[in-house]
Amino acid sequence: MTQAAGGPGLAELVEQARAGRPRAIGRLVSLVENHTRELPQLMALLAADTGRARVIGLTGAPGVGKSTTVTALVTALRARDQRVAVLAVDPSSPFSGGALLGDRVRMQEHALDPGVFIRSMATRGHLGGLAVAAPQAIRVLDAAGFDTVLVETVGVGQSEVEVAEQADATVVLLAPGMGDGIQAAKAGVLEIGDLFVVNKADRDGAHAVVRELRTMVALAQRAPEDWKPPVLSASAVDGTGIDGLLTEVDRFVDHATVSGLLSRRRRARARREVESLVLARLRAALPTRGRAGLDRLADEVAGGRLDAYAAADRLLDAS
Ligand SMILES: Nc1nc2c(ncn2[C@@H]2O[C@H](COP(=O)(O)OP(=O)(O)OP(=O)(O)O)[C@@H](O)[C@H]2O)c(=O)[nH]1
Ligand SMILES: [Mg+2]
Repeated sequence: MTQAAGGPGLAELVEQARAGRPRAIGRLVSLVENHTRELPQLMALLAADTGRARVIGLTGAPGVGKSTTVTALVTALRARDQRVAVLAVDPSSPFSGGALLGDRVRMQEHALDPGVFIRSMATRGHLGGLAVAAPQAIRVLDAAGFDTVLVETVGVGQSEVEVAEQADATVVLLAPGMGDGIQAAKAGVLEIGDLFVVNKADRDGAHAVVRELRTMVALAQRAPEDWKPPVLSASAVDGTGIDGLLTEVDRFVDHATVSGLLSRRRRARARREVESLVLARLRAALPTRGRAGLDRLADEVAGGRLDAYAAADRLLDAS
């Protein structure tokens, strides 16, 4: 048992989370983050209540204004009477402390609103990594009845692509003065964005970034019936452009629902999750020691006495 002695059991926590109790929701996300041994039971308890929330991923370079945009989106969604959860995923750190503090400060205006839940989560060290941890946390929030789950991830390395894979809609943020136009092409974010937002539109150079991005989006190969990602501008600090962004997100989700894209994405997501779990289990089952263990086999391959394919066969036979 991973829960604190005397604390509520898993089924009770799930019941409380379903009723929207923030402490219970937070405890469940912690169980996911810490990769508790009870995860299989937890996921079984949640399964029937999931698939309702709309998951919107936001990614972009550090400092581009993701948290500010998220905060403004929360305000706009609350005005539409939605319950909103925010999950800030930090893929690089094993601790969620730093990110949590920064986001808490920025999102303070929502801290006391019972219709809003804000949480940071670290995923390094989680078995199966982000591909498993993020969907599990999203499922907790989904089952807790949030209409929209906003997932913020800093765009470094592979993380933005991985987070885009978890979302129903992905918003890529850029800002002037960060060499972003070129960066966008390099990092492959053009492929993952369903919507692009050039934030900090109050700053010089924003128009140029919008123009450059529109050109790049127009150049991308797509069929006439495919979604053409809009390039919007916003100034998240004062809320400019946020309603427009939400309108476009709605339009995208409608398109994705009707075209079947949304169900294809959700199926692909489930597939990756199951696959990651299987691979993690296989890896955990591989023997490292002994005559047919990975250590010994690696020595033989490195020493030229065995080829890697034969070593793989032996390892699989031994597992
Ligand atoms: N001028 C201007 N500044 C902005 C705007 N939006 C955000 N900022 C500022 O940009 C800085 C970074 O904003 P954040 O929202 O923390 O950016 P972030 O992308 O979440 O940053 P990380 O999570 O650290 O990657 C803050 O000082 C914001 O006040 C904007 O529209 N205009
Ligand atoms: Mg942030």
